Amino acid sequence: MAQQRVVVLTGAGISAESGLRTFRDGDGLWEEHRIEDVATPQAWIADPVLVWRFYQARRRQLLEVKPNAAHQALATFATKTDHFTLITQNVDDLHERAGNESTIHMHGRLKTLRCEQSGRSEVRMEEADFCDEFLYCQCCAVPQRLRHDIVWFGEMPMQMEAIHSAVEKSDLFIVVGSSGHVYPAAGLVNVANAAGATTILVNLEAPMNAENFDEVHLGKAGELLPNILEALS
Ligand code: BV8
Repeated sequence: MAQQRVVVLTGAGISAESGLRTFRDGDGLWEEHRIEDVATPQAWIADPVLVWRFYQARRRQLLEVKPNAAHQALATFATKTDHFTLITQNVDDLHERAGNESTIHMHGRLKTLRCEQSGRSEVRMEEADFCDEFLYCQCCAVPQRLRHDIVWFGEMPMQMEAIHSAVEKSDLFIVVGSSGHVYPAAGLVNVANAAGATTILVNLEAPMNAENFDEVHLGKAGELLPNILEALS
């Protein structure tokens, strides 16, 4: 195990047992708001107040949730190999709070806000930062309105070079809690297969790209992942 190059990709399903709603399940986030209404640059231009308040509500929710057994199992597993890369589609900070400090957030992070002028991101998690009114940067001579540091649909995911580099060298690629609906994240399993990696999926139900995995374990991540990772250690 120690020499294996392991890459893990997580989606909203790994945070479900922490109380954060997923995007496409029954009461999924998207059902409350149409995707076009909140997670696109066009929506931010058309109705910035709606988009701002949607993400401010999700930022406030970070204060009420904590990592679950699946997050903890990944943090322990990461110590078992010298080459471990954790990539998440999630924008919450539960992996970091479980102990995976250097998590790659390919779809951005709720904890940071970004200056629309300079592009600089800063952590803004003080009580005053959860307001419904817009916040402004401290990096420009004339303070500019901040946006959430989130990758919206139609925007380029973050750190794609580092992501591809890790997956192309992986021996083991594990996906946890993702519907395989959103690209390019959902296509990474194909990169892993082409690299000759063993590909494993842990998900509540069979997702769209299930047939691309060598192994599929259906069930709750909090219940299945600790034993699966223990067996791999
Ligand atoms: C890009 C941040 C190109 C926001 C997110 C037209 C125009 C432009 C692009 C496109 C287009 N048509 C298609 C595309 C591509 C598009 C896309 O894939 N669209 C989909 C809807 C078809 N992708 C993009 O736009 C991406 N960018 O392509 O850029 C480009 C090229 C050059 C230059 C510029 C640009 C950007 C996509 C990122 C969007 N942002 N998130 C926010 O968080 O508010 S995506 C959003 O959905 C989440 O981040 C999440 O990661 C992602 C996928 O969802 P999942 O994580 O998989 O969650 P989901 O609810 O779907 O599934 C949860 C699963 O868990 C379920 O299967 C469930 O069964 C399981 N589960 C539930 N409970 C548990 C569990 N499993 C285990 N245990 C449990 N307890």
